[in-house]
Amino acid sequence: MNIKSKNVFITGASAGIGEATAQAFAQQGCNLILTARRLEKIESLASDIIKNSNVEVLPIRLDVRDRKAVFKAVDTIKEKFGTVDILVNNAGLGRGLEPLHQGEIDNWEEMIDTNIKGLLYVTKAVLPLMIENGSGHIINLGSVAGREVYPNGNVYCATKFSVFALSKALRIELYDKNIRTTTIDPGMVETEFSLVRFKGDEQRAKNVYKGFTPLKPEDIAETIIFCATRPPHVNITEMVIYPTEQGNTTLVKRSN
Ligand code: NDP
Ligand code: 8X3
Repeated sequence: MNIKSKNVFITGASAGIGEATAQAFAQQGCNLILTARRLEKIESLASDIIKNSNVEVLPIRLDVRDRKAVFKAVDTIKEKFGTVDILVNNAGLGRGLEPLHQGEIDNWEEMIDTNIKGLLYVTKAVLPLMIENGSGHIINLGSVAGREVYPNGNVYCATKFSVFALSKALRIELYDKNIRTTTIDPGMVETEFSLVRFKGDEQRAKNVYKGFTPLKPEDIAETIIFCATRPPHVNITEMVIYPTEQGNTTLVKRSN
C-alpha cells in the first residue's frame, strides 16, 4: 500500500527506534508529527528530514505522562493536519534492574506512567480522529519483555505485558472500524535504552550489547514500515524480532 502523504504521529522520536522510524516514514513520503521531551533533538531531526524529503514535519515537545498536554498536542495536530493516519506508540523506558524487594518505587512509577498510562492517553486522544476518518493504524512498541519475564525485569516486563494486552484489547474493539493494530516486540536493540535504564552509567550500558550483534533501530523501523504498507485488508497483528544471537530474554551468545 502506498502511504505517501499519510500523517504519522510518533511518540519518543528523539532517539533510538522512534528516530529511525521517523526517517523511514519520511522516505515513504509521509508527513510527520514528532514528539518527545527533548525538543532540541526532535527539532534537529525535523530540519534534517525537511532538508532531505518533501514532507511536512511538526515537532512538538510532549511528555506522554502529562495527560492534559497529550490532549492539547492532539488538538494542535487536528488543527494543522486534520487527522492522524498512523500512530506509533513508541515512547517508553526501563528504569533499574533489581529484584522487586530492592526496586525503587520511583522507578516503577516512571515506567508505569510512561509505558502504560502514557500510551493510553495518547491512544485515547488520537482514536476519535481515526474513527471519524474511518481508517487508521496503531502501532505499539511492546517488547519480548512483554512475552517472557527475565530476572529482575519485573516491573518493566509487567508494563510490556500490559502493552501486549492493550494491543489485543484494541484489536477486538477496532477491527470493525477499519483501524489496524500492531504490536512490534523486539529483543535487544542498541539504543539509549540501557543508558536510560542504568541512569547514565555508560560502561554498564555498553556491556549489555557487548560480544554479540544486537538489533539496530533501523531494523525495527523497517518492520514497522512493512506493517504499515501492507494492503488495507491485511493487519499484521504481532511481530517478534530477535537478534540472531539472542535465543530468548535470557540467552545471548557472546564471544567473550
Ligand atoms: P531510547 O531510550 O533510545 O528512546 C526512547 C524514546 O522515548 C526517546 O525518544 C525518549 O525521548 C522517549 N521518552 C521516554 N520517556 C518519555 C516520556 N515520558 N514522554 C515522551 N517521550 C518519552 O529507547 P528505544 O528506542 O530503545 O525505545 C523505544 C521503545 O522501544 C520503548 O517503548 C522501549 O521500551 C521499546 N523497546 C526497546 C528495546 C531495546 O532493546 N532498545 C527492545 C524492545 C522494546 P525523550 O527522552 O526526549 O522524552
Ligand atoms: C527491551 C528489551 O530485553 O533489554 O524491551 O528488556 S530487554
